Amino acid sequence: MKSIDDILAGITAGQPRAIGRAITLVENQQEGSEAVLSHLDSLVCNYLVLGITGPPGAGKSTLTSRLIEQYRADGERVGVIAIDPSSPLSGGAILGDRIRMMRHAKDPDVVIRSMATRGRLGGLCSAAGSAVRIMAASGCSKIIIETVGVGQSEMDIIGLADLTLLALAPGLGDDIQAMKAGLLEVVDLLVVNKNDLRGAENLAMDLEGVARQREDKYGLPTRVCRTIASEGQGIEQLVALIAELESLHSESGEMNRRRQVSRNREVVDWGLDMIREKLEPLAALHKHEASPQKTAVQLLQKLWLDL
Ligand SMILES: Nc1nc2c(ncn2[C@@H]2O[C@H](COP(=O)(O)OP(=O)(O)O)[C@@H](O)[C@H]2O)c(=O)[nH]1
Ligand SMILES: [Mg+2]
Repeated sequence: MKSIDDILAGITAGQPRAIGRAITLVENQQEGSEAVLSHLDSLVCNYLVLGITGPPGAGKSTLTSRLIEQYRADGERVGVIAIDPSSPLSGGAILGDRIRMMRHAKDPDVVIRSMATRGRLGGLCSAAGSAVRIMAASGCSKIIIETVGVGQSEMDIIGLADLTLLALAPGLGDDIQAMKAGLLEVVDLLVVNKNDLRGAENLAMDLEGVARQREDKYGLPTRVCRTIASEGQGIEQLVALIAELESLHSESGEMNRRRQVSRNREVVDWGLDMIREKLEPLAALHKHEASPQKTAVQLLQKLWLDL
């Protein structure tokens, strides 16, 4: 096995294998992961985490691919974390994503990693948060997290982002009203992708309304943008809006506030993982005389003493 020093040196040198290795270590909570993570913070420079969410087929991966192109053209190094819902239904979509990303696969300044939501050991937030930090330490100045849908685990992941983009497209039959409550809080950029399709105009008008509502309610700048990702149209404007929001949030302190919140979330996620790891064997050994709730309290007290 490579030593931790080798892995850290590889990360700083931007070596894809070392980066992949480090993320795997952390994801599986293997030996050495703590050592890697504790050395990373000093290596991290300026970076922006952009979360991209939206229903399947809206064009998230196509947008991601275009953003990679644009940022690479500006000389930036880009990381992508694709959250894969591990559902057999989405197999096709993930294959499609791989194909779309393939052309970036040979570029040493593009780091792509997919992470599964199901069938994993630890929490997704802690793993994704660590992957962000590893990518940032390897020199990625833009890190994109692509995730499907608007469920709770997606929202937790999106909480790791500095800016959140919701991609929608006409004709997907999404009820904006239904999504609105949860999204209003987090979505900084509303993108009408597939602007070449019928219905784009109406969708854009609806989203303008959502943006105004969000600005009124939270006082947070919210932008609407139209793109045809498959043709690369509107991408420059999108990149400009991302930069505008980044600087507004830096000035207002919103950026720092969000990073603090996401850091707290990661801490809790790590903590819960650690408790689960200890609690499960204890529960298995325990004679269940009291109620499950009472037993939980007893076991937690025992854990507390052992910590
Ligand atoms: N007509 C049209 N098709 C697009 C556009 N952007 C992406 N697509 C296509 O829509 C499909 C789904 O795109 P994808 O990026 O995989 O969506 P995701 O599931 O949100 O990641 C693909 O076949 C894309 O080629 C667009 O602006 N216009
Ligand atoms: Mg996709």
